Amino acid sequence: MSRRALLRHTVLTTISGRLIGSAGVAPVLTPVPNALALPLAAPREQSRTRPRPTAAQLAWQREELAIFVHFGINTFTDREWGDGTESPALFNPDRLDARQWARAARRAGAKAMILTAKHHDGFCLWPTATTKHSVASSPWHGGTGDVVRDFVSACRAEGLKPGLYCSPWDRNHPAYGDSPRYNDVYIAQLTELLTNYGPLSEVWFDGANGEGPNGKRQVYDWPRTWALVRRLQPDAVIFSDAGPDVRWIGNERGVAGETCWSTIRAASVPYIGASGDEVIAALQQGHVDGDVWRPGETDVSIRPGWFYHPTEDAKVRSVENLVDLYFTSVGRNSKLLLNVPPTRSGLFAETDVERLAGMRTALDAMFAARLPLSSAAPRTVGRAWQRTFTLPSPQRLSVIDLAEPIARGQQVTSWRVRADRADGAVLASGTTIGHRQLRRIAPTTVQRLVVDYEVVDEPADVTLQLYRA
Ligand code: FUL
Repeated sequence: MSRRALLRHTVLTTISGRLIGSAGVAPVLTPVPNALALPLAAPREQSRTRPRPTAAQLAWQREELAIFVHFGINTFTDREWGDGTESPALFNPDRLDARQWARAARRAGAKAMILTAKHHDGFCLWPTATTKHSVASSPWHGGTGDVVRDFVSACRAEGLKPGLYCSPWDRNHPAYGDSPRYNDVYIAQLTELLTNYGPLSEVWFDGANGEGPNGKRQVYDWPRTWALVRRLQPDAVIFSDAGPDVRWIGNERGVAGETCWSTIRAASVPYIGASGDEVIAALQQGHVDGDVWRPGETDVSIRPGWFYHPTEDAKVRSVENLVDLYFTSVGRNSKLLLNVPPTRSGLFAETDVERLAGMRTALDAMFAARLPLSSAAPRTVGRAWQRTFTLPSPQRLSVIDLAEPIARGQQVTSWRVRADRADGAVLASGTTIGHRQLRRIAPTTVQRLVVDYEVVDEPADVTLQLYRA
């Protein structure tokens, strides 16, 4: 182990030790496993290479938009968090059609969709062998239905990649709180989900953690859980606030940091469920000197709640608001995971379907108004870089779209787009770029533009697209 690696190892162990030591006051939480969270044994010759995405992380980010589907017993009780005492008899959607969800998601331009196979109430949307608290005990299809199966089939039929959320917090299972025993149950549930439904592109872990019926707080076994996903679904990315592949963006408002690095210091979010201003800042912004590639995912709901509530039918986000979310997530080097909750019938509500389509139409119209640009190769100007872009004639533009080639890592630390004319007006400026940086600007007419930028340590070939006002 190199000295640097040893140092990192020591820091993490110390942090973890302190957390475990404070178990009496703070929640008992399992530390992040070194083997998965940190490349501790990076070969010496790579020690100066900045982190880069894996093929799975790159594909994940390029999808830009995924749809989240919160559906379960809460849909029928009109709650956000069930307490686990709900009767499975309540689960009886009369028109459940996962294909309708998938069609709406595809129409929205999403490339993936993630279903809550189990939420905190413990009700399983698939006929699991681990508990009777599942669709198998419900009247839906006489107990022979499987929402997870319908979901993955619909995703595949519509060309979407399926992903699953399985809450570790389980307010129904009697073993919850009896840590080793419940961890076996959770592993068995995940094993079913990860083996019986074909390839999954993302496995989504929420850190919610409570006490079991024995009054004890459950201690999750994240190293074992992540190792299971790696073994059974090696191509899936694992999401949680502590990664290891994809991190939570730090809020549920749909807003990534204006500065947003896909790299982060792994020790800054030492375990799933870590809280505090510094943790949130790290999740929002990442770190220029981060030791792992762990891009941010921005999860937000199209309605105030994650689950469907009839009283929120008039509170569905507008098309304009959804487009704004695209700018504050995808347009800030994040990925948008937009939640659309099915109704008690088992369908996306009509309004939600319309808004999704409206968002896509608006985005497509904007991106279709792309202006043809020619450009010169980047050149150095002192320590900075500069690239000039030229339009065939003066054009009025209103949106700027920058990108850098993230397959080679993230490099740009600051940028500025200015009009190459007498007044030299700065049209937009910022810090990070990453996969994509989208900015609206006051409509302006220009023919030549200059992008000035600075990088960490390697040249980055910044590209620019412009859209007509
Ligand atoms: C949270 C959960 O508690 C919410 O119910 C929802 O599932 C959201 C996506 O994650 O932590």
